[in-house]
Amino acid sequence: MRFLRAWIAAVTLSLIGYLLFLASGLAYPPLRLFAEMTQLLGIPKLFQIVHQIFGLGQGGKIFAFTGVSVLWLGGLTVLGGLWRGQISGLIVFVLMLVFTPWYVALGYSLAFWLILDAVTALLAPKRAVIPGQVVSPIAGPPVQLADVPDNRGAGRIVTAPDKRAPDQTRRATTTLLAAGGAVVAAGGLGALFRSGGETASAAVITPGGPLPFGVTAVKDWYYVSKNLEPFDPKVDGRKWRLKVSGLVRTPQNLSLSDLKKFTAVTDERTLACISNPVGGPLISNGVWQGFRLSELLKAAGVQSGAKYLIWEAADGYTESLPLGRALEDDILLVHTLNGAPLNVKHGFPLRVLIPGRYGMKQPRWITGIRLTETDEPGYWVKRGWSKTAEVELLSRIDEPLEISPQMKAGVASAIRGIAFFGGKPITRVEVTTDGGKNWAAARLIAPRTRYAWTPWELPFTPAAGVYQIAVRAYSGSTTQKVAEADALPEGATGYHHFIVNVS
Ligand SMILES: Nc1nc2c(c(=O)[nH]1)N[C@H]1C(S)=C(S)[C@@H](COP(=O)(O)O)O[C@H]1N2
Ligand SMILES: [Mo]
Repeated sequence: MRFLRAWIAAVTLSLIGYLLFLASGLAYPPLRLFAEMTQLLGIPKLFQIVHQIFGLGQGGKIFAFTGVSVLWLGGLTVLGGLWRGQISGLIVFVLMLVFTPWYVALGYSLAFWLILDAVTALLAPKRAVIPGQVVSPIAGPPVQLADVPDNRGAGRIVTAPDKRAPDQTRRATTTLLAAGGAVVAAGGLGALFRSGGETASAAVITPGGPLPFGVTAVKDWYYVSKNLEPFDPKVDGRKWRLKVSGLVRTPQNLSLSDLKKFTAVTDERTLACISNPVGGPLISNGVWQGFRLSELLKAAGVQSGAKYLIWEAADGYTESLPLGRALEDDILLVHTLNGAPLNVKHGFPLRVLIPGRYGMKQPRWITGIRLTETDEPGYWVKRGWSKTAEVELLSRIDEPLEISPQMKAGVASAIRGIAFFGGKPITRVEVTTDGGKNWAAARLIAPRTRYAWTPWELPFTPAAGVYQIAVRAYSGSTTQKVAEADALPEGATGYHHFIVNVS
């Protein structure tokens, strides 16, 4: 019973907290716990195992998040079941300090205490009679119905006078309200540490025509996030601000419409995830619109002591970049993909593009840029991934498709794919169909911009048989690594290869 009460209190608290998270973005403890757990998963071996079991999708995260929810609800239930409201509240407070800000811990522990008391008051056995029991008006033990020969006779079914019930209900309601109040207060305290906002209009939109060859449609764009997708931040464009702070002469606090003052830049760029396996799908190419980070940093005025740039994002994601790299003028802050404003998934309202680095170095939903003297390792770096995350030279076969590698004998067709090396040019792509004995140079389709992938194709009219096909790319004197390495920690290497049946 005590544990049931504690469980009800835990679920109630979680629901209130979740609604508050949706409404105001107050940190949701299970999500924080989740972040801590993924940090543990950063231990390379564990990460490998989770990836092997669940693949690259959201499966691993759903598993981890379920585990964390069980831990959170289970923990509260055990604490609340073992101890009275105040004491379990105190323990919850201390434990929560490990993974949430103090005001969240305070709000939640107070709320848990109050809810637990409320639930206890509501569910406490009343002196009232359980239906089916017969109580004689005279004091004495209740008599069971069965013992009464005629229940319309001497023994009437009555309800014992219950003075406590209305009090208990009132007290329960009051404490529940107070509990809501405690969490809301935590939200208020949290808000003190965040920004308020005025209204602003949305970013400039360039309506797009048909997509150029090689450009990935937004609906097909790869998606990777530290968050479970429903928890990706849904930023209110009117309240959103980009803050530039730290070692700058003129700190900035920019609304979406303020961004219009920067020179508009449109560029086609490829983005790849560091966890993409050889031949994998976590790479896409799009036409972006935004402005140069260098122009913004100029407006803010970099102070002499600054050595690192720290990115901050609405989901708590952070990353860093040495200032020297940050000042180069190829880094873009973009608000538009393929002619439409970024959608929630892909970073509304603003994301970063850094050529030559994997996606993990390029935060979405950015809210802050801070210049510091010391480095602050980023979200995935803290979890065991590469510090620099520089893109490896890669190539991939898209036709025939690895998952259904069929070709028709005697039909003139082609082997096609892409190659990519950050901002460095792809100078040659070679394809083998006999397991590496012979390599033929593919025709490169010149990319429109420096930072877009290079599509390639090799005409191929196969006879019936089995072919071992593979691809490798070159960038000047740099050759693609043949050694097969796992994505963790520096990005996967090795040739993309598979067997094709031709019939
Ligand atoms: N704020 C934030 N930015 C982020 C991430 C994130 O979880 N949070 N994930 C990064 C990773 S690992 C990659 S690969 C890219 C993916 O961007 P996309 O899903 O739009 O393709 O976003 C990067 N930026
Ligand atoms: Mo990534």
